[in-house]
Amino acid sequence: MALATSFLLVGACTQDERAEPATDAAPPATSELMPEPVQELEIDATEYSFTISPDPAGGLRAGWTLLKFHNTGDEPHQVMFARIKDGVDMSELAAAGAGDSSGAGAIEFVDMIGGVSYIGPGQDTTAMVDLSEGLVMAMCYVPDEHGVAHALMGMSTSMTVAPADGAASPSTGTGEHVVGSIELSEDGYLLPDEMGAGWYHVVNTDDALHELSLLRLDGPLDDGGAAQLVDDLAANRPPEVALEAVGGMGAISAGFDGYLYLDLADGDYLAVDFMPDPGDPRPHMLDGYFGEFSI
Ligand SMILES: [Cu+2]
Repeated sequence: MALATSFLLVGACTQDERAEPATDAAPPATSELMPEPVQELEIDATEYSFTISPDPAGGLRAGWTLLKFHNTGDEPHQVMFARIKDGVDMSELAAAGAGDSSGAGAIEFVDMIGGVSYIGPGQDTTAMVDLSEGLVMAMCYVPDEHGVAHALMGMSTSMTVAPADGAASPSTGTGEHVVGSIELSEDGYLLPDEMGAGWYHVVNTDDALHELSLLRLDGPLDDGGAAQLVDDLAANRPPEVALEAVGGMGAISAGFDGYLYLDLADGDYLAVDFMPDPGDPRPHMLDGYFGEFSI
């Protein structure tokens, strides 16, 4: 699915379909407006690096940042943004992250501020993250076939975010409405009843780090199927059931939020959380942080 393109077209319609009466043009589901982005980044991901344009070295400002993420490689990729906490000793952080494909060792040093969960080769996805002033890392923690996180093979880059310039008012939205909210709660994912195309506000109300990784399934899972699939994913084994990674929201720390553009085809999905707790590589999905849903 070309989400970046469908975002601009407001619906994944072909030319012919757009000539039809727009009976399925869903009205805004909420009164919440999208924030106005202060900048936009195009991010191409491949083995094993990001190409970001415009070049972040040219200056990034704090504030909501529109991400248009393209997997131009041959493996699945993601981008997660981690803001280094003030006062962190960078050599200590580097030592904590070295050789740790789970990322668990480095989590205590950062606030995870979102991004996009992994998508397959040739796929695109769109999200919005709130960059905060300071040093921010963009990273991919998708494992290769040997279980080594891409970030440990060079798929990690640091960016300096300057203070907001004060020109953008938080009350000035894009005019687009949020169609629904997705809560990463202490009891798991809370999804809207309707999951039509549009922007979703993703909020972590728990006191732990979570991500929303969305996997499209061939059909509904049978009894125990979800648990088996989660076991396979956690072990980096090829799953027995066919699935397609369709993105989602990259990891966000407790109390943080982001926006995600979704245009999911009808079907069955599994939402999973690959994130661990600080210092413990066990992914949350093995402790039940996953959920099936259908569209
Ligand atoms: Cu990657």
